[in-house]
Amino acid sequence: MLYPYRWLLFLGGAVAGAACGSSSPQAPDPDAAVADDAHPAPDADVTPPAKACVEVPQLPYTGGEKTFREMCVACHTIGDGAHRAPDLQDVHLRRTRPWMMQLMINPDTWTETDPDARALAAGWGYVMPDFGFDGPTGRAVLDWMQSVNAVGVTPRAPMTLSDAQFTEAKQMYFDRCAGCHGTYRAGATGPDIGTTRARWMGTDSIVATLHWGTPRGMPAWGHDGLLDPAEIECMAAFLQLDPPEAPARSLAEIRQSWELVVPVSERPTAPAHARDWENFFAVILRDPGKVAILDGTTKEEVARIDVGVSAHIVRTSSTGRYLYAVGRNGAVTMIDLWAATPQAVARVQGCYDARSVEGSKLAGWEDRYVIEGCYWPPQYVVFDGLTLEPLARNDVPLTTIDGEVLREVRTAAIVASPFEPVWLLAFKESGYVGFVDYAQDGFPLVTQLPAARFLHDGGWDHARRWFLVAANASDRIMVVDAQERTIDAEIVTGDTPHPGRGANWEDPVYGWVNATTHIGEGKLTVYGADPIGRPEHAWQIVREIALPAAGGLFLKTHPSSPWVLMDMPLASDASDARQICAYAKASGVLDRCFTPSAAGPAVHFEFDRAGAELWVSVWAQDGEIVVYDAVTLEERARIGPLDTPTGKFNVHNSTHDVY
Ligand code: DHE
Repeated sequence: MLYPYRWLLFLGGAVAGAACGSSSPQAPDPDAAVADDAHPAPDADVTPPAKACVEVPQLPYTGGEKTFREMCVACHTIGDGAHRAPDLQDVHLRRTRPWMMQLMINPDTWTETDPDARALAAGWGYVMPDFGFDGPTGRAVLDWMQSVNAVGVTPRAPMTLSDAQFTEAKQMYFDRCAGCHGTYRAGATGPDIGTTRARWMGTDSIVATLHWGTPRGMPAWGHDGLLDPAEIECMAAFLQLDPPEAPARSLAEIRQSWELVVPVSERPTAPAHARDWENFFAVILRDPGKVAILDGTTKEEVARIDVGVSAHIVRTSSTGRYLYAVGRNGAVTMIDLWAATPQAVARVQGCYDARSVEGSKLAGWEDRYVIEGCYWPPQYVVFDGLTLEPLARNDVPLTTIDGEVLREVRTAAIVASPFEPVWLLAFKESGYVGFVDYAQDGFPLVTQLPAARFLHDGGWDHARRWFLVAANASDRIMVVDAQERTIDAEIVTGDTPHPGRGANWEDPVYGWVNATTHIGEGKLTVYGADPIGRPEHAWQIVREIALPAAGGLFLKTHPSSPWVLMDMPLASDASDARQICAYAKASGVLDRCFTPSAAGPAVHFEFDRAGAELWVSVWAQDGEIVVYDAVTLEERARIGPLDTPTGKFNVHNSTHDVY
């Protein structure tokens, strides 16, 4: 059977696929914790003795009812209101049976040929999934639907979870779901799946959703083999219970996790090797929770270092000498690139769940402090920049820009201002951009600018004055003037923008521009980004380029390259997810798309220091990095095998915000 979700993007007629989420293509290994036990996973002390979610209920459903409950109910209700697709009550009065049969059996061709089917798909934004139905199956579903038309679908009670099953489901939720839906399930990158909505959806709908994924980006956990049927049943029950209280993490607890591996006095005062360390690449090996340090000149791997569960990103210190890596379990690891062999010199765990870390970068404050933004608890933590000694832990305000008080506000992207001793923090759920002053005692949050809800990722404009941050579930990029501390504009770019740190280049017509691709649609949106030199185009969309698929996460360029590169690793179609596209800066057109490897999705780009080479990751357990000539795009090398390589951070480019 085909993977069912295919979207039809009617603007420009391109076919697009989309997905969203934190899943790696392979199941993350829950045991892949950092080597030392100073950084435990949230519930490492209550590990269940054996797998508890092993029961798959024997359900009495047969024929059309079985098909409807296993597949259709992920999107449709009968009399309970529109969900992800129309409420099917009385559908037999609105549509003829041959019309419905066509839609069920040949959704793609019927949507292309029939005006009503096309209008329906246009209204919902995607085509009815192709489940491979044949005539008898389709007829059985329609007969059963008509038989329950007046009463609807009888809800199926969730299973009763034992303590061990509850604990297992809680950990599963944390590992798989919390990144997009939030610890308390209120939604952000993914929708609200709190108790009220989960109970409204009901057991069958949740099970079907977990199995098949959704057209708006939810991974197909069951279909892709990442959760088995028993785990899905446990999760469906867990979601219909109130979320358990998540633990706080005090400064004392953070201090207990601090480990100074190499004191400053024992570190070299000059590089202890002859390699060009400013051309090193830190490569995230996501599932094993490691960072590989690759020599960008020789392509040799010079070190591999444990950095925390499901390693996420690396940032460099202002001098570039140190790397700060953050794992999803909140572990921060400081790596010294001057050591004879690069090594971890300090570790700490400020949060239970985190995605971002950044150093102090203002002149005079270089390498003094490091901040970690937490996903959970709602706090940020400041450490000494040379030792990671914890210095302060501060709560993040829980009131949104609309005045709502939440239980959970996560810190997403963080950048260090070049104007003042402050960090800018994107507070996801609340929609504020916070300014944390590292020149003041206690590192207080001194300013909160109301931006837009669901802030996520972003980077600087070419002049490093405006922080361009995506409010991805609000479909916009917010323009933050770091110098004046103002929100200068909002750019409605498309469905779920996800720029990474974005890309800056000079357009032949519009001057300096910045851009984003999108998770929810196959589109590159380019907007003017030079309010001083070209104010007439500033923060206005100047180009929209159709891409072959949605599911875009990152784009990148370099001043020496004529290209802007884009990935689409969350595209629902596997072949789309494996390709990358190159946009030509000079002509303003999409020049080509190609597939680095059939082994897995292509994700994230980085250039070497000179901008002569382009590196792209093949995200698979037997993955690799494919190296291209940054001008001709001819392949130059393959580095691997590497276990789930994702982000890559060239020391020079990361230190100087070259993107
Ligand atoms: Fe990321 C950046 C959060 C999933 C790879 N990711 C970011 C940032 C945030 C974020 C807030 C910006 C940090 C900053 O600039 O300070 N990421 C999240 C999530 O919440 C999400 C959606 C779900 C989750 O549970 O984690 C998520 N991210 C992923 C992935 O699945 C990716 C592709 C691979 C992985 O880590 O498993 C992934 N995220 C990255 C990378 C960056 C990033 C490579 C840095 C891009 C850059 O060039 O700076």
